[in-house]
Amino acid sequence: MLTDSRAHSPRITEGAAMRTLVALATGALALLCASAANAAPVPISGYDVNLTPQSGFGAWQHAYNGTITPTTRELTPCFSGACPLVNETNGSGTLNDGIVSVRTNDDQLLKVGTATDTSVDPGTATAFTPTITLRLARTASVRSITVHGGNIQDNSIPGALIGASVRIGGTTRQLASVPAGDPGPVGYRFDDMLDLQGTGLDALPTNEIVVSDFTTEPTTDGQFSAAEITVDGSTLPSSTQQCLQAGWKQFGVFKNQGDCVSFVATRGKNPPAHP
Ligand SMILES: [Ca+2]
Repeated sequence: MLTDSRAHSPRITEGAAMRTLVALATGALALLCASAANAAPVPISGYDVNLTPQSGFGAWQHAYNGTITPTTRELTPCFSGACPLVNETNGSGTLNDGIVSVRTNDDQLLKVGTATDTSVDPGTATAFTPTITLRLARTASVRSITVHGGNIQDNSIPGALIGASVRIGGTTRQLASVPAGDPGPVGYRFDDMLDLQGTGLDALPTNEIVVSDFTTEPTTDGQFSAAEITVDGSTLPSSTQQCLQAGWKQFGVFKNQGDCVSFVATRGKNPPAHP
């Protein structure tokens, strides 16, 4: 074997190159796995929706178990007879029940458009947008938020979202959404992902996300649907013990153990260095 190897030194080089390639590929795979393992679903424990048409608007139905408060605003023009806007607060329902509906029930029909304020001037319609506040079950750095429009094969509204603002703490970014999920009947996909990576929002540990300022495809008159909202991110430690013995590495956002301990000790005021 030694003689063969010496006699065919180019093959040794090839073999070494191949081993290098395998090592590089394995390294890349390990990085991918670490990244994938790190970006896990972060459960939504509850949510608010301000300025939403009530369930029944457009014959779509959604559920909400919190407080539903009428506002003085009404969609204008009103085509469906169910145009008052309400605030849904301190509850859970259609958006976090784990079900992506295939029908217009258990799917929240929302709208961005104009509404009158009946307490001020019923004759004047002004612009409004819904605001969705998501409360996370755990503090996390958020990678992405996906609005699942509902897999309704014969309806053009699911997936009509094209953008939204995302606010974490005092920082707001207006983002174009990334089409995701299965193709719908009119060419766009049922889901829309708001990708926070690289926006700076992904470096802000939080348990609350505010999504608002929605924009939609021109074909739906400002209407869009949300059958479910999901969040992906890195859960962060709540005790310094989780930082020790290389524990800080599993969170994927700390530079070293001290960075992790500092994050916990300051309750997130010292954010992760985010390598
Ligand atoms: Ca749902």
